[in-house]
Amino acid sequence: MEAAHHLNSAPVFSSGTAIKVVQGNIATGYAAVATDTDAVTYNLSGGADQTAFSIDSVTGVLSFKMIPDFDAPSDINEDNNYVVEITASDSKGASMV
Ligand SMILES: [Ca+2]
Ligand SMILES: [Ca+2]
Repeated sequence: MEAAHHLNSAPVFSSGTAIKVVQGNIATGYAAVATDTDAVTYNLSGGADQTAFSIDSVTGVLSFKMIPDFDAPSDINEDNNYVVEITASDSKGASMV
């Protein structure tokens, strides 16, 4: 079992975990980056505000579904801080949040 575990390591995130977004822009300016020797796919896996976002499973680019209005926050607790959790998975099923 130990040997099998080492055959495939999970993707490792190299992108940051916090971003600032310019008002009135649907792009977050954030792209998840995880490195692995296998092909990596990205998915939204949690976070209070995950429904406000979409992610490109191939590129990891995170986008708002609607342009955020900082004067009328649409995140869950209305503090303009959006919480989203991204999982990177490799083609062998290992994943890292
Ligand atoms: Ca791997
Ligand atoms: Ca919030």
